[in-house]
Amino acid sequence: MAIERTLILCKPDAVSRGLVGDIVTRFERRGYVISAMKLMQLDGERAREHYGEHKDKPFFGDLVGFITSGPLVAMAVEGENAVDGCRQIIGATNPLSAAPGSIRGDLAQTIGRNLVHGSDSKASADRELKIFFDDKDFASRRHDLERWIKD
Ligand code: IDP
Ligand code: MG
Repeated sequence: MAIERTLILCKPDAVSRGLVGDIVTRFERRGYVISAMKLMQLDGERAREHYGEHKDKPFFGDLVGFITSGPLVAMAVEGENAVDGCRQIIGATNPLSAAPGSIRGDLAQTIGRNLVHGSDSKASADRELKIFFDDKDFASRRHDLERWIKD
């Protein structure tokens, strides 16, 4: 089994629109487990670190401004191939291209307000999780997970 841990953010638009429950449910129904979760407001420094790969893009300022504009919910989500599996649940970056049934395909309209972040690789997940969580923040969900997955 390839159990992975990834970072999911319910961005400030998701919190403001009252969609956190709907979003969390989609990961849980797939069988993934949440091993850490917090509601927090990100400061500019950590936002720039999180989105560092986009620092030269024209939308970087708006991205950092938006992600720091209100509370977000950060989660560590675990499961078999969770990095790619969670990206599938989230859908394409532009909601217009996101499949119906995905979070963005069902609930979002525009790329700048697309509700969720999900790490795009195992290396990104490891890097990003450290921005939001300390080791002590994680609960062990291994038992719950292994009970319900089998090759
Ligand atoms: P992702 O969230 O699907 O991984 P990325 O390419 O990593 O997409 O971009 C990070 C975030 O930056 C996106 O979720 C989106 O909110 C925003 N973004 C990406 N491309 C654009 C753009 O062309 N215009 C405005 N915002 C963008
Ligand atoms: Mg990305």
